[in-house]
Amino acid sequence: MTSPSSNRAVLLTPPGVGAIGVVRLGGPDAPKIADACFRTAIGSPLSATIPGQVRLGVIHEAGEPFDEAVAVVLDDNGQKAFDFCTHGGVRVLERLLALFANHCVNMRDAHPQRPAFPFASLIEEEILTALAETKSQEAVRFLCYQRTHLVDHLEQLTCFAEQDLTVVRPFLEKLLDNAKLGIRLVQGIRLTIVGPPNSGKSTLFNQLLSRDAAIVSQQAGTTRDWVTHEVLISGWPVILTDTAGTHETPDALENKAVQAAAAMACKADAVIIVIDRSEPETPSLDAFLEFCQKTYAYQVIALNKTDKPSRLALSSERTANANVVSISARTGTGVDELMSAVLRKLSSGPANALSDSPCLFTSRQREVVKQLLLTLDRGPTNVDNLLRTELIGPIR
Ligand SMILES: Nc1nc2c(ncn2[C@@H]2O[C@H](COP(=O)(O)OP(=O)(O)OP(=O)(O)O)[C@@H](O)[C@H]2O)c(=O)[nH]1
Ligand SMILES: [Mg+2]
Repeated sequence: MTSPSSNRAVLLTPPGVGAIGVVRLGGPDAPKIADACFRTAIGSPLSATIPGQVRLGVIHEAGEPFDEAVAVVLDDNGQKAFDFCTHGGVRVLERLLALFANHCVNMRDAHPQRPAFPFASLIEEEILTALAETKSQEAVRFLCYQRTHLVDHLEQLTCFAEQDLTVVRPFLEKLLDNAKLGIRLVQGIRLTIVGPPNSGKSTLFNQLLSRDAAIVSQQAGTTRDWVTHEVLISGWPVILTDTAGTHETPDALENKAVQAAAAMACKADAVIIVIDRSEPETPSLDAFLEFCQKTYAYQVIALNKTDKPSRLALSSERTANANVVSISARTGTGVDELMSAVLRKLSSGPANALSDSPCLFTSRQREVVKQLLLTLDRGPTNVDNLLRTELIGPIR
């Protein structure tokens, strides 16, 4: 009788976001398990396929299909083994591994104790990790550029620092200046939509995502909890949050939602304030705008519902220091202009313009450079060593 532990499944691809995941199944019962879990498109059992051949098919669990996959049949010292190439989503792979575990297959770690990117310094590892995760072409171009130029630049800086500390400061200051943009390009711009109930926040949110991700209705107070989704806008990853309408309310639950909206807006790089211009202004709208002016660093006012007659006349005091753009979230009119206004302010240029100079792109890197500048302020120091150990980081 076969010992259950002699059958094994190994995840060959690194865990995380990837288009394809590969799981290898081997052991004495592998052909039987492969037939139980995989139906080939041509109908013949996978176990009857000769090694070296590839079969398209569907993975089944308890008779139900759950992913289309390509199975590669291998010769494992005279026994048949199988590579199942499935979609790479974490849940799909977890489910496939659990399915094999149900067939008494032993799970193996393909890369025990190995770092994800062997022989890479800490900063190179950050570049490679970000490359694997980003969904923006511009960020890929930026990271590929940084992979050679940022690392070279820091190495050169280390050599300068060994000889003359004074030349290092302007370079570090420039890196610190640009870090914000690199972080936004790689990690995303955090953009929060706020406004009174029923002003059209969720409609704008859906318009920007090009799908119905949030519920829209005529009823005020539709959105309770905040909802976040990521979207690419002109190459910039944008982490977009829709929030509950801000209003005075005795209801404790509603109040929590209003407070959560304000908290999300405080954390954002920019806030879009959506106002219904087809309604006349009220004292509470005025108070809300005043609060926004005092609280948020950067805001754009979107005067919504331009497809209806306007009944709103905001005082210039309330629109001072804010970009004001008229839109119809329902039809999409003016929404491109609104986003251009936001991006102009936050990015100071197109996303691909960042790919021609060394630039930091994580909060860790930015903090290290801040600390290095403080260290320099305190007098002569071994910045070269700190650059090597703290910013570039050790090779793993
Ligand atoms: N005519 C017109 N109606 C709009 C527009 N944008 C939103 N609406 C309507 O306004 C109503 C409220 O829209 P929502 O997007 O749910 O508003 P909200 O600000 O998210 O509302 P709460 O979640 O309740 O705070 C819905 O009936 C929308 O169809 C627009 O540009 N034009
Ligand atoms: Mg809403």
